[in-house]
Amino acid sequence: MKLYKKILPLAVTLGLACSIESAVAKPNLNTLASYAKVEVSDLNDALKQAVYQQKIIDAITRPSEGKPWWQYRKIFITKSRISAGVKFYFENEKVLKQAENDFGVPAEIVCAIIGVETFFGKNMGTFRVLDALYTLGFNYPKREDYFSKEFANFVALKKRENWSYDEIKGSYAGAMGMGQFMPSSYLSYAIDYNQDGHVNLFTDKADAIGSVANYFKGHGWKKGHGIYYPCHVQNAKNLQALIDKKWDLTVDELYKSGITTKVNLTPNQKIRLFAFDLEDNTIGYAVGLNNFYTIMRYNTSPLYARAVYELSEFIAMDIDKEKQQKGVIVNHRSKKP
Ligand SMILES: [Ca+2]
Repeated sequence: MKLYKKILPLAVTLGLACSIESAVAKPNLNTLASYAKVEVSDLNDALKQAVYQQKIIDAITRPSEGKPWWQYRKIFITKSRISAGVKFYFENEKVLKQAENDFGVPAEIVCAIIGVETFFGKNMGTFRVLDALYTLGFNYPKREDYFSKEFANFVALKKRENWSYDEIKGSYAGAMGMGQFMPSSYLSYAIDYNQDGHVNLFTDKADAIGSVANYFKGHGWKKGHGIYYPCHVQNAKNLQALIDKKWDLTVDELYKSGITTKVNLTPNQKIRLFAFDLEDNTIGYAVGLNNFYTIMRYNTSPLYARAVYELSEFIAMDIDKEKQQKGVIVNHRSKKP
């Protein structure tokens, strides 16, 4: 462990009368242990097995590319991802419908999340989660608070699920399974949806589906409500000021400023106005409603939320087409705007 090696000689030189643990106990292990309801010895055991990985620091500090929407879109809205989504739907239709019923989250939204996160379980990450959370929680001061807590949550989760640290792999940030849950979300929102006694988001599709839907419900998803609507801003006043209001904007304010939407949105609700860079150098404006906000609770990027929404719409369209070809009557999906 790199940090131990670095700090120990300094502590010795200064003649500090403290143990190695307390010299490097930053973040404080006692605090972390009581936060995650584990023993300090559990944390120490995890620290002993954790390996610092420079690649993880490199990944998190890589300057964010800040892609414009039209470039970002090309990564996620592809024919192969849409058709894999349709396949995933038909393979798991029963459980997706069950989740729609239980949590109010449409099947295509759950499919789109799993599609954007891991291409339906194909790319769940190759880093040991223990190493990822140790590297970021104990060697990356900028995000130490967040990642050291996730480290402790992971220790608690490993204990609960009776895992070995070696078997659990994830993203460089320690996100796990088909829906890429961080340990805190895994502890709070992941569920054993097929009731086999294990919460397994890695290979248990039912658990992954139920858990994503449960996360959405827990983060305010409203059944049957609208998500996202493009709008027309010609002759609009104070466009930037409206964008800057973020989620403090209301439909009434939007319409008063001269912006229009094709579908009339229910007044008084909070919305957010977004500007997306398009390929022809113009800007596309759109509003997100409460359910768009919920997608942003999964990942805070508006680009991410729009990609999930669009992918879900394409998947839904192709599901309907395939059903119609099979002679199934498809109900129109109406959403409350
Ligand atoms: Ca299960």
